Amino acid sequence: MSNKPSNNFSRRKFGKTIGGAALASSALAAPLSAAPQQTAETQASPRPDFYQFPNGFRWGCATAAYQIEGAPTADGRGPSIWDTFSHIPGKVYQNQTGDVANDDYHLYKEDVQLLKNLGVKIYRFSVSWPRIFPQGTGAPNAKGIDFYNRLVDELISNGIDPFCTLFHWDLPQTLQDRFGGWQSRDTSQAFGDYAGYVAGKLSDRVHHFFTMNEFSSFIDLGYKEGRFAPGLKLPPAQLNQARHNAVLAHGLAVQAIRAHAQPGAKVGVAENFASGIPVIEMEPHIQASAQATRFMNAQYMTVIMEGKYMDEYLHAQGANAPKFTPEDLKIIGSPLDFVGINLYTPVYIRAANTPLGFEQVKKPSSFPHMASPWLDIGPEALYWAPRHAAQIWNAKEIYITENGTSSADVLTPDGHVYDTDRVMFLRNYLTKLHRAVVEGFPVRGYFLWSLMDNFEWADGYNLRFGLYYVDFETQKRYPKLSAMFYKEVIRRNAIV
Ligand code: PNW
Repeated sequence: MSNKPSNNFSRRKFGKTIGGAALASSALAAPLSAAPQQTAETQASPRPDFYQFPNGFRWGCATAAYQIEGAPTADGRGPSIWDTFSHIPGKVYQNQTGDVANDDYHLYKEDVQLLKNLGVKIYRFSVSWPRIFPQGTGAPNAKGIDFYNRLVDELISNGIDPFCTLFHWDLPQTLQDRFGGWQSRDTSQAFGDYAGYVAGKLSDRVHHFFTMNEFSSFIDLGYKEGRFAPGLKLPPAQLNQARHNAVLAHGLAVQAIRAHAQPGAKVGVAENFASGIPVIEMEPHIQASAQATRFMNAQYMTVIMEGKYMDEYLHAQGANAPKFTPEDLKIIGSPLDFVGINLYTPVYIRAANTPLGFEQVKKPSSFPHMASPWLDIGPEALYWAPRHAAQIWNAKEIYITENGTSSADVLTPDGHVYDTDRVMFLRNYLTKLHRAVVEGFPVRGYFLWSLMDNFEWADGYNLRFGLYYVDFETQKRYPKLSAMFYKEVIRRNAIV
């Protein structure tokens, strides 16, 4: 086989195709309609679907309630800590809020059609706790659960399997006021009750529940750095206790879901655990990366998966270690049916002569990142995270619950977004996911973050993660180039 490029795209022709018919044609319908004619050379190109995924691999998209729903007072919803926080001047980019966001509360049928157009078979949404329990505890609000009933029915009638996240950061404000939020076990108990209630209502149609989304984001950014709601900066001992209360809440929710859901409902977690990448793929670094992965996640994923805090963690925290009972650990370690991994950015590890045998390798300032400054580009993370979850923690079923990127998207006058950097990002990450799958690590599906641009927390509407561009003035959604890319990935079940 020759090393010559295997197609006949001259630069001139390529430029012509991009500027011309291929993408100007109305979008999702026929993304490949202007593909070049097959020539002897293109026909000879080796294994065009080399990155083929196994039959039954499930492609999806993810969103979260506060980021898309809007309608914060509709039908009896109570306030959440993100309503409060986003209304404090200076907390969010240009003082933007989720008051309207994507108005998905009213436009959900249209948004389900966006999913259907992509061809996704699974969708991960989150339930807004204060819609269901406006006071956090007490009497449920029937109109709140009705919304999710309508959404779930709409998804199912469009052939999309709903995956439900119970907590994606919008804690009822009353729990913050009454108990200090995650600073109290009362909030953990309340979460268990809420989770059991929702599972009881939805599990006749929803078969996968995630308890929590990203402990480190809502605890560390919310209670340590103060950049997320509720905007606290707790000292270490209180912070570790809040972390403990959050994983305890997860465990209580696992038990409550099992107690209240229909038989067959599965429970997991969606965590962006830091996943160590060996700096060079060789045995000492690989071992170090596994050990690092356990230690870096000691307060969340490791205790959840192992039912025990690592001695090294407790020792390192000393007097600031969390207070807990053996019963707590049993609850926290309740067995899970699957593990959800949110994966964005790489962490590099090398073997070292340290007590734990590893060291995190600092990235040079030249390390490339996407539009979000924290989103360094490390496709191989999407290989190592599932591998670690399977090898360290024996995860039997894995979903990538988030992966995607922000991009400085520009809408052209004729309604297109050429987000080639997002396509580049996805294509590269997916090749590493493919490696994990063909090596037999049990990844069953992939949820792209996100279906559409939305309220990106403290970054407001400034950073766009969607496959669909959203004009927040008109609420019109436009498929980006990446939407066409993803649609074709799904159609061929292969990286394209
Ligand atoms: C996740 N960081 O958040 C969340 O689950 C989503 O709600 C969010 O929109 C998405 O990723 C994109 O940011 C993160 O600073 C927020 O490292 C911040 C960080 C990571 C993830």
